[in-house]
Amino acid sequence: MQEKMKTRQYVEVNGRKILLRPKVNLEIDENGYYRRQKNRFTEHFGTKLHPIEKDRYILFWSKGCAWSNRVAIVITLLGLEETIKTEVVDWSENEDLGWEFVNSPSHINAETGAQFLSELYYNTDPEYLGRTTVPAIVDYKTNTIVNNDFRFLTNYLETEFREYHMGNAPDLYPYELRKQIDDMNEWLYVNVNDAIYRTCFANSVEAYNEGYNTFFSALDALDDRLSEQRFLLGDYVMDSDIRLYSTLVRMDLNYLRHIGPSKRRLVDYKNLWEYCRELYQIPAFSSNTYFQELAAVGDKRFKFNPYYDMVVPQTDYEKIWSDPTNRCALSKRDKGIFLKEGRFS
Ligand SMILES: N[C@@H](CCC(=O)N[C@@H](CS)C(=O)NCC(=O)O)C(=O)O
Repeated sequence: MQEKMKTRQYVEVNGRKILLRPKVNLEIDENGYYRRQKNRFTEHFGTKLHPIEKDRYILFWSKGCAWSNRVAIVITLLGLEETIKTEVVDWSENEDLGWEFVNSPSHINAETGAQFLSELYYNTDPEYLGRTTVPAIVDYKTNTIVNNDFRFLTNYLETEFREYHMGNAPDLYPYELRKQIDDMNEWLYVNVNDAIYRTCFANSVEAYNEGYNTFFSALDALDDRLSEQRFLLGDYVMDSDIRLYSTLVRMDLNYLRHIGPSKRRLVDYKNLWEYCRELYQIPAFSSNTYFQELAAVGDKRFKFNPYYDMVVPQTDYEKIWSDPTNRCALSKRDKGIFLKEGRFS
């Protein structure tokens, strides 16, 4: 795999040296399994190099990307928008150039002066050969990527940045539940969050079946679990719920187009479907969920399909997902409260 990566090239765009995007099949192993690249930037926050400060960090994320959607939701839920800037990136018109700051005036991000996310990756590590991915938190005092480690990024926001949380911020990672949340997150990563990508990007029947069976067995287990409890860890929304939501909200509109005929859609799972709707109805979730952008509409990898390319763009998902649920009846304590109040112990 490393050998293939050494063939990467740069081009000059507007006087900038831009790394060409490696193809996703660089991450396919000899048996056709998709093996996600390792997160390259896993620096902690709160060090001398990356102090916990306001007006220093910016999150780059994409509306379509589940890994970065979870970070955007946590920033809003915790009221960190004043502390950590956020900017939505989009695919460059020339897809080989990767993520571009198309929402900035003249496509130049004001904080960093960069046009493409890859410039910041290059600035941090000129030897970097992987894909330049979102989510990425950039320190714009040094113009370096601090962290693109989607596995722990939200945990830093929940713990290290707590002095900047809004007054009534929920506790998404309570001290006494951290081990259970960590175990759940690891399980979700293998069985749900990454399993669906192992299916989408599989390059052998064996690899496809592994991803597919893992993903759908996990959904069966989760649907059972959620028949008796309101959220994954009990009565309150925790970090793990945000991770599960970010994958499931993309299931019917995007992932199923990639994987072909599937056992079930999200809307066929009684508990999971209601659980996702209940989460969507929390403003921090709905304000960071962009159905039309996360749907695989007009995806050039596919031939025109009347359902995905015509019905989906004309469907009012905001309305469908706003249909109330009665899941509060599952709460063992106060049915009106679903965000755990209070600061960390
Ligand atoms: N950081 C992880 C996951 C994040 C990730 O894959 N993000 C996607 C969007 S969902 C991305 O930025 N892709 C850019 C590309 O494929 O060039 C990784 O490096 O694999």
